[in-house]
Amino acid sequence: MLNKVLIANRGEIALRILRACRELDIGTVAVHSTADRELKHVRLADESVCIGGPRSNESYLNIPAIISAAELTDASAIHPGYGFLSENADFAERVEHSGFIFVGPTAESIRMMGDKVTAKEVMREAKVPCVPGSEGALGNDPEENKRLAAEIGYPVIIKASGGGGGRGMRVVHTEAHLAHAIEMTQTEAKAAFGNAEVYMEKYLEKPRHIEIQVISDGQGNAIHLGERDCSMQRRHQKIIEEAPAPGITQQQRDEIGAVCVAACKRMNYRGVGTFEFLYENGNFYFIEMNTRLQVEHPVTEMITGIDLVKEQLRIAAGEPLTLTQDDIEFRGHAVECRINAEDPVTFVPSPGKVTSVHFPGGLGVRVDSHLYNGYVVPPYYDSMIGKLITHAGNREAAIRRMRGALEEMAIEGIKTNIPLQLDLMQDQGFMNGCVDIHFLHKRLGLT
Ligand code: MV4
Repeated sequence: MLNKVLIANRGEIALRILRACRELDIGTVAVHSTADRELKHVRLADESVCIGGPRSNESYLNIPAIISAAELTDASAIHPGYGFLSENADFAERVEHSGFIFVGPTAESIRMMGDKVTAKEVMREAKVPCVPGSEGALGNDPEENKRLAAEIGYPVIIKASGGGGGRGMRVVHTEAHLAHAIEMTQTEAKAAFGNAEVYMEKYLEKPRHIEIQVISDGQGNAIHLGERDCSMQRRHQKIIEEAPAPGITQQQRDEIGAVCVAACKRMNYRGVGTFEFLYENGNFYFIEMNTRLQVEHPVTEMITGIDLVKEQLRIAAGEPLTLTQDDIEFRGHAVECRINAEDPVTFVPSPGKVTSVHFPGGLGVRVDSHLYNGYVVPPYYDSMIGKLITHAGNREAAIRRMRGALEEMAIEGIKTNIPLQLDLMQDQGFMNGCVDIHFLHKRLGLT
């Protein structure tokens, strides 16, 4: 096993990683900004190092400072968590060149999946079903692009190869707007990602967002842990996730899961990963692959009983996967509500001192949060302050359990989105299941 892991993240996920390390008897190093001295995992870690100022650029994105901290504490591995440097191929490369283990995929895999044109090419070759669209990047012949769009059928969407997660894309409804949209997306992509490459897809109007969790050891063994439905989102920020996805049959799960597993084996993928699909009219369409642990990993853990972070650490230590696909059983239903420090109506962030916090509990209730009485939520980072996860025998029971848990949860001193989450847990549309990615936008009374 690994000897000592440096946790290159903050908040709830840093605590989550620390807990997994403890179970595996791995030493822990917390690195933190000057604004984060009082984080719960910093107190619990075996050692801690301050790596810079409150701004992420000065600390959690400061590659030399993080690598220096690993050298100073003689860590054996670095876990990037999610966000920050977790999908930065240059970081993974520099970690390994400095003699540390990167808890995640190879830099090559991260780079390949980070380039969306390449990722789609790889997936198409691996027989993963993709959204119909251009084969590779668009050229600069307007007539050829018009011909392609007409063949795909309007509306189409132009996406930046360097984008992802909703950055750098434009929907085009008619031929008259095509050339301009392509040029604009290229110009913006060049400025934002240093890569002007764009590609074209059929625009799906009412898809759900369903993703497949995989674990692959880079030694020829790979499994999938089923799917999550993450359609409940606002401006590309997910707010509720669940597993399994309502309405997906065991046969569909087996089929799409097997395709993802085959793709992992073809790529010799190492680590946990997520294949993102749009799901419409019974069909899966690949859009992107995330090469990191995801915020919503707990819903998968709850229905499979598998600790994804411990699996990451074992793979990083070079152990082959001992789980086989036949070991994976799906039990019941899990729902996750992200708890954000923000106004539940305006979504304006609400940092400040948490004067009192009471977490819910009981059978099938899980709280992944770093909050404690007196903690001050700093204004510099993402507003997510925790996740509430419930697990029960079926979807309706999991939602009921979530309602009770949300009612029981009390956070004072700052505003949170708990009232919005409670509202959604009683929304007929949500309760029916199968909402699409535009549900929340409409529900909030926009357009
Ligand atoms: C799409 C799409 C419709 N059709 N691609 C947004 C984030 C990025 N991962 C891909 N995204 C989309 N790609 C085609 N061909 C609609 C979206 C989309 C979306 C996808 C998943 C979750 C939330 C979303 C919100 C708006 C748009």
